[in-house]
Amino acid sequence: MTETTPATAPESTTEGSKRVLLAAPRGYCAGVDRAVVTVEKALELYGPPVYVRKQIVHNKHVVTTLEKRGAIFVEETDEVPEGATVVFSAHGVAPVVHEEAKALSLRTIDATCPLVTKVHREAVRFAGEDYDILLIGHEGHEEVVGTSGEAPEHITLVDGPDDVENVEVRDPEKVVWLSQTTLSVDETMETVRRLREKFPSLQDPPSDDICYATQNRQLAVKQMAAECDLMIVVGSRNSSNSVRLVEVALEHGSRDGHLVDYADEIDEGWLDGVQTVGVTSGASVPEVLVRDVVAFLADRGFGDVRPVVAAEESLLFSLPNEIRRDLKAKGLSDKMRHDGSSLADAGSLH
Ligand code: 2E4
Ligand code: SF4
Repeated sequence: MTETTPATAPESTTEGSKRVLLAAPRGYCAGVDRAVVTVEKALELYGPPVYVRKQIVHNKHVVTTLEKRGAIFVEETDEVPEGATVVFSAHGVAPVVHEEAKALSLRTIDATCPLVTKVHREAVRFAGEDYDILLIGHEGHEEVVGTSGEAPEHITLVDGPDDVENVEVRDPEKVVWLSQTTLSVDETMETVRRLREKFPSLQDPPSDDICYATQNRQLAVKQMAAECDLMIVVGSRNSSNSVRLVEVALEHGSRDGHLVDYADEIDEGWLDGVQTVGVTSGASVPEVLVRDVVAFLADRGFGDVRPVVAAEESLLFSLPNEIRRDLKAKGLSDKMRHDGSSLADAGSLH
């Protein structure tokens, strides 16, 4: 799925000089790009308002920008007027949500990331074979709610290593684990280790559920962290993968670490005595926000910016069928998805 290249090690720096290590990959993943462009194209095709169930992705800037263009974000399907268009967020929904939408005659566009859908399918398959499924994830997170909804009687949530002692299954010989896509890789491996201690016959998922984007962003942070006096992660508080990046940075040796939505949230005090600042961003974060952080740092003497490249990414998902069909009907191409006005028109710093 991804082509992984060896990390580019940061070059040595003159003693006393200030520098920024800029992680790559960072920011938008293929699933977020697809979800954000889906809302933009729905606004273009059908005109505002376009309703979106939950935040399309967990990013304040994305949500407020789309709101200004005519998207209306709701918590539940029953807040959408009968017959209107509703987009389901990238985090996925339980089957019951599709049924609710059908009952209200809503036009639905499903922006669930295909890699989340893959986990849903795994859940359906193992439930069909009557397994007990141990779903590792964060309680209450939308993705976990959606996946659990595929087979509620077969799925037990395991919220981290310390939750393992509470887990009970019907038949310890027929147990499989699955996971949320945006977890800490290391913590999940520890949860699995403890689960396997308890249930030696525990089966692994057919392929990694923690997605390529989550893994690559954590890998880049791990490669930089020990050299950083401060790690700034751009991302929102409710963005699981962004929060994980701060944790990973601190666990791997960064002396300090903070999550910010915008550059103006950076406390100048964080920079006291700091020589090396690491910068990265979560999978739901537009590149423009990283550019603002890099500019903020440059204004304060951190103009020397060095990329730390842990992997190359080139994955791109096609837009949902409904959008592709309607673009085609209007003679528009989904290949034109990154026009100048798009939130997904990330551009690149390095
Ligand atoms: C869908 C699945 O899951 P998280 O809170 O990290 O979501 P966010 O919207 O920040 O990131 C994109 C995404 C969407 C990740 N996985
Ligand atoms: Fe999909 Fe991974 Fe991006 Fe989530 S982080 S939207 S699972 S590609």
